[in-house]
Amino acid sequence: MASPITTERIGQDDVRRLPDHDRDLDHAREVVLRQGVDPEAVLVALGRFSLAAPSWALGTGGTRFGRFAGGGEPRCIEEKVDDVATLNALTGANRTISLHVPWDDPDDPAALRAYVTGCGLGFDCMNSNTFQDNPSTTREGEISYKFGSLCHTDPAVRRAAIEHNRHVVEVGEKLGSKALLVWLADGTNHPGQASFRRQFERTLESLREIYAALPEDWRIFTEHKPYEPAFYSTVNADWGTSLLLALGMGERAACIVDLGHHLPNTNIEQVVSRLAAVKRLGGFHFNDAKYGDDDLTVGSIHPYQLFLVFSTLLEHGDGSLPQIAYMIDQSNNCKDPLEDLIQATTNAQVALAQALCLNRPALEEAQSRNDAALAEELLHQAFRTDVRPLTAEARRRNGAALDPLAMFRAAGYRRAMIKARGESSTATGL
Ligand code: PSV
Ligand code: MN
Repeated sequence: MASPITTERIGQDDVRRLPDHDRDLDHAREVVLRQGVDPEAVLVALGRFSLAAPSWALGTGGTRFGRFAGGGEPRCIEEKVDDVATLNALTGANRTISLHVPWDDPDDPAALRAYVTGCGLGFDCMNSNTFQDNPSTTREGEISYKFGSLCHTDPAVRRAAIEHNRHVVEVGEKLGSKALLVWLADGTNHPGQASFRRQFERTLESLREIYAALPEDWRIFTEHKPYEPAFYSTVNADWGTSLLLALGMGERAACIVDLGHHLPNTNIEQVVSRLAAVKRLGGFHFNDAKYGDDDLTVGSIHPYQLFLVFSTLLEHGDGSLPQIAYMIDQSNNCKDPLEDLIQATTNAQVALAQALCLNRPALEEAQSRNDAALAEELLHQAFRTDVRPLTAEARRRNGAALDPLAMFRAAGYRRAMIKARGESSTATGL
């Protein structure tokens, strides 16, 4: 079904907003210049930035207490791609999609690749799911991941999990992806349930086998998480373990930082710095969290932390963003799923723009003189810059919307999808 959101429609909507936008932009440029930063460089960097959309977040999420879908959700992978194409038309910054297999296991990967290319999109990392029993990965109930997958005591379960990962890579190759992301639910709920030592050894051995079978131009990413669904211990619990697993595999292995996968008060930007320093930062799963792995909208709870994460990345990239995987990993129960992804993307653009507005030479100078007050002042100056006209301008230059959320609503996208897909369609995912 044709999207009611077209480039022409976006252009028409933007025309109405241009006079105000131009005035705001002129002012923002002046402010940024005064802070010693070139606004044009900020705009160029913003224009290049892109966040992969997760195929599993295009439907309404839920908890064990229920799920309240709003209707019009995508019924197949192609409809998910249609949603991402609309998202990208609005933001200009979601140029890839990340698939989770078997939630999204294409019957004909070559045809799907052609469809995605036709929508002006590409594929980011492939995600393998060995945390749920599913007929296609657990041999019609012959084996179960109840007590783990790559770490399992039973070699037959480990074999099935390894084979599933290899299957995901094979599908990914046909789609044009270049990386496999492995998040494991493996862990324990009770002290003594399993040996930490043996679980780690078996996981590493399994991962090495997956690594050995990777195509030469592929990378593999490990994603740590301290708890959930395992509540006493997880095998890949923290960035130290994740790094050990990556180091144990080889040069093409690196670590993903999911912003919701840290114990309370962890200094995430420092974790990012450490992994980047040893060239093992593979990328991000962006989201936000109040308590645990809440999968809330990027930048909605801790915007300053997000700004510091981007500032850290710019430090490691000498002023540019390192070329790693930037992905969204959210699950939202209340909002329209696309509105949530629009906000995630525009919030990330804002945090990046703020970080780009940091006068880095001045900060380095203050740091070298141990001037803590001035260093912090410079951070605040950048963080408090109203960069929204800059992010809007970067979107406009990419042919996207000055105000993506307003445009999404005005065009009646979801209404049109409810009509086309039905009131009770639900998408695969968590
Ligand atoms: C686990 O909580 C996780 O962050 C992993 O990245 C999974 O692939 C994803 O969420 C599933 O929603
Ligand atoms: Mn994640």
